[in-house]
Amino acid sequence: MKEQRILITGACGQIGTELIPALRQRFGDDHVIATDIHVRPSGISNYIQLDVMQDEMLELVVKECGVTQIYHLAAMLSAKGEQNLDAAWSLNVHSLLSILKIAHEQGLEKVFWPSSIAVFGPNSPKYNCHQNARTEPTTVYGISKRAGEYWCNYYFDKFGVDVRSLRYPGLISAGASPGGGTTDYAVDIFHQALEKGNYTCYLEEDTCLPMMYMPDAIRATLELMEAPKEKISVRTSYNLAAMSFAPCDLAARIRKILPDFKIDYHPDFRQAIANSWPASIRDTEARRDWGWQPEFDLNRMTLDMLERLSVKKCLPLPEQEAETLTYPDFPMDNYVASNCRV
Ligand code: AKB
Repeated sequence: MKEQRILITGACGQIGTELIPALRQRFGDDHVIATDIHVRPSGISNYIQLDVMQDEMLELVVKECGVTQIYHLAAMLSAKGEQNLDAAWSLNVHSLLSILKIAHEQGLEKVFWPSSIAVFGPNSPKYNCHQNARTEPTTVYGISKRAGEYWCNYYFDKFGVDVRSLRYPGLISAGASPGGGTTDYAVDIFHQALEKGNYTCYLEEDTCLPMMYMPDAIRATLELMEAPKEKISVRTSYNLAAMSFAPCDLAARIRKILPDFKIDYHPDFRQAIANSWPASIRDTEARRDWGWQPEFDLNRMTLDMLERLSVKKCLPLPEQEAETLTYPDFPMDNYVASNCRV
């Protein structure tokens, strides 16, 4: 196999922060080039400060560094996108087009690009939303992701660019925090629970959404990228699922570990975005084509998040009991908010 040189855009973001160590473990530090618009964060080696919107610079870096694969992670998420329509469209679509063009012209081996459950809309099935369900997104982020999926498919079909993609659910991680997403509450809640003992959620208590713990998301990304080419039957983007829950389910689970934790609800404009998305996703194709299996459910993820963050923040957890909580089964046909106030 040809020696790989992997370039990551948006390296300082939520996915990049955890994907880079995983890629470096596989390919070696020197073979993974981290790039982002930000000044180099301390402690990260082999880093280039790069604005992905500057295509000539991007092209030069790819050429000079002998890049063979790109993970193009730079993006603007759903909530921030609604407040910055032009910037969201440019960043999410134009930068992808530059990357695909460079990949084609320079004969790169592979490209990874993240899509999202935001490609679905109010006319998609609410439960077990399948791969080929109607996609009529109602956010600029969702529209840009759906357009991007078609561009990936186009470059594969017309030019044979081996671009692969996943429709991530809301991602939860103890590393870098997300910014500007609708599902971000599921990360913020852990920080506030540990630091303040309470959280005000911007979604209604029973708003059930598809979610995934970052270790599963990283593994899914690597497994997709390592799958033999002939196994990849979806060239837009694969549905990907692990768990679904609402804020009240997560709060109830946190309370099992931090009994005094309190939550209240003040929905804002993000509620409408969340309402337009499916509550659960069916990912048959990912399981069939490259053997996808999630490892973390709500119970395991919550415990792991609290353990990691409590170590990071030097805020020890109280003694724990082994009990687990009931929460929606996966796959789910309906959502009953059993952990809500009512
Ligand atoms: C967001 O909330 O915008 C993202 C996503 C679901 O893609 N986390």
